[in-house]
Amino acid sequence: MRDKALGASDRDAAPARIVSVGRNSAWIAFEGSDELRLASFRKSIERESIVPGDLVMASPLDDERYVIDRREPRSFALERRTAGGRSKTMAANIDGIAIVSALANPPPHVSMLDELLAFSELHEIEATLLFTKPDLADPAAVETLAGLYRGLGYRTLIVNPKSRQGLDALVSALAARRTLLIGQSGVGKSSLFRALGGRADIGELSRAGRGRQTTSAGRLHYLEAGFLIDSPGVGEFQLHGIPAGEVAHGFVEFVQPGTSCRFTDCSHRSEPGCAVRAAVGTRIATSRYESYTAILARGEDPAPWAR
Ligand SMILES: Nc1nc2c(ncn2[C@@H]2O[C@H](COP(=O)(O)OP(=O)(O)O)[C@@H](O)[C@H]2O)c(=O)[nH]1
Ligand SMILES: [Mg+2]
Ligand SMILES: [Zn+2]
Repeated sequence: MRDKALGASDRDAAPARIVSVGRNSAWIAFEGSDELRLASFRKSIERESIVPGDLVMASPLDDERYVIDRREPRSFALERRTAGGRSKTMAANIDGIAIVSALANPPPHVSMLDELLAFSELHEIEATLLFTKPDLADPAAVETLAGLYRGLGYRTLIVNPKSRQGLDALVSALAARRTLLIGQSGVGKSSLFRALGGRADIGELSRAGRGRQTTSAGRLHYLEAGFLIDSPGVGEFQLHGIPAGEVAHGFVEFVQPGTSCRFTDCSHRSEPGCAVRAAVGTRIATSRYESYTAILARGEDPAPWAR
């Protein structure tokens, strides 16, 4: 028997996935269906607290409209810090990120890529690297960059949504996973999303006068036993709430067996007998070490870390 305290709407409520969020409403898909429905928010719900990937309970309002009653607890949510120092949730209930970097136009933002990889290690979510625009880059440089990350054990694909290079491998890599596409603006995230069948037009709530689609909205596409979320470009991505002493654990090659610094709490910067620094330029790529020190340098500013 249902709890008497539940309102009428609760009795008709069913679980639905958030596909995209507009200003006053959202596109949702009830579990087991990929048909999109337009839903508004109950007053008790903060619109900012709902993101693509969220599971909500929604009930019918009238023939065409639904209302989101509440959000279900999340298994994981990816939060990033905005330039203004605020925290912004990008996607919920994902189990992996696909880090998209263009090989050219714009050139790879290697430190952001490394920071995202560190994030995935520290949060134990799976990372896949997608390098786009191989047609605009020097093939030797492509192999060097891809080779570095493959050597670290990351699944690394070279993809081109226009020529469809690498797309079959990408589909297999994403199967049965809940993945967020993340990367700078202009690297090709939305092109990949569309190439895999994602609808780019689903944020367009404005025609109905019920909200407005902005480029700040992410959107979700169902895949075989999983989903893919396209997100707006992130100018920067910064690790959030990770103690400085743990950042090194985000760099897999720093903690390989055999790496033994003289001091167990070595920060791998200026301590004598540092095995990590001794390996930079040989076993550890200089670019990776530079990414690491850049994160630590920022971490020394107490404001962003003490939140
Ligand atoms: N030459 C080339 N252009 C690409 C490739 N992938 C995406 N683009 C182009 O890059 C631009 C930005 O792509 P978009 O998907 O909007 O990037 P997003 O901002 O990351 O979503 C578009 O003009 C795409 O057509 C690629 O592999 N090769
Ligand atoms: Mg885009
Ligand atoms: Zn060290």
